[in-house]
Amino acid sequence: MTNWMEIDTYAKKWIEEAGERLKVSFDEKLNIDTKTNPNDLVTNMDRETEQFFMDKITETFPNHRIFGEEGMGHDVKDLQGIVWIIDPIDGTMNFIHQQRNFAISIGIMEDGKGKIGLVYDVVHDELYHTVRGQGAFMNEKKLPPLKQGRVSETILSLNATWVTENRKIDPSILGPLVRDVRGTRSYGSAALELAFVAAGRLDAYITMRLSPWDFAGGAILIEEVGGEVSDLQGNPLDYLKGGPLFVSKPGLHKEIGENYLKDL
Ligand code: 2AM
Ligand code: CA
Ligand code: CA
Ligand code: CA
Repeated sequence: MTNWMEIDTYAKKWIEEAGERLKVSFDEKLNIDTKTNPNDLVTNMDRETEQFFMDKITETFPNHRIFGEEGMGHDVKDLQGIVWIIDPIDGTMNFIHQQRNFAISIGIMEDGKGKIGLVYDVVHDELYHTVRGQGAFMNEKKLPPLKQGRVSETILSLNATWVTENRKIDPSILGPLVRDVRGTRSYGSAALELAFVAAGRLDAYITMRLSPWDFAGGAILIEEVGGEVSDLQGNPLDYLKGGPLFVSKPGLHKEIGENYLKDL
């Protein structure tokens, strides 16, 4: 039998240690490289943090696998067994430019099902965490179940990219939704935006392009408080390939799906 409480205890300890290292790094010189384009940034701390988790996990749980953004983990092609899906720094651009608004995200899956979710807002020292079935917490505070949402009262998190000319969605689809909601926000860290939906600080978050490590931790949190998690058509997320994502309070999937996304 898998001891999830033991895994959770280690995961929390390691994520806090990794966060401390990131804070210390603010006073050191960062090494910044680009990946797929000049705005796709990665630092030595992204790689070092992922390597830190890789070392801790393989030493303590040698039969678990690690699926991480920076490739320090295993070559994961399926989700059999226990897999830690890790984003060592989600919001690297914010980490570099702002020294805030970034997070460490971890989702721990068993045979493709989310069991533990952790999103650590390092600078605010706010750890959002859940073990499936045991409630979700922000630090020690239990997050209440999400209440029904309505478009007219919604704070929607959305990157402005998706309402301008782009390769993923016609800007005329999300424009009317942006017009009808109470307000929009954009934080630049998908993991934080998911944690904020789980905590009721945001009512919905829509994005056209995420990787599994961006959403694995946060999606489990939202499910645990009764929120809705899917792609834009209402299909389950793909934890190997990633893709578009739509998360919200209960009720908003139906209202937004029927009134704004039906022509997708
Ligand atoms: P990152 O900082 O870990 O790269 C920014 O809007 C959000 O999108 C961040 O969560 C960022 O994660 C993620 N992101 C940036 N580039 C991406 C890409 N090419 N594909 C998927 N997600 C990306
Ligand atoms: Ca990245
Ligand atoms: Ca990310
Ligand atoms: Ca990252």
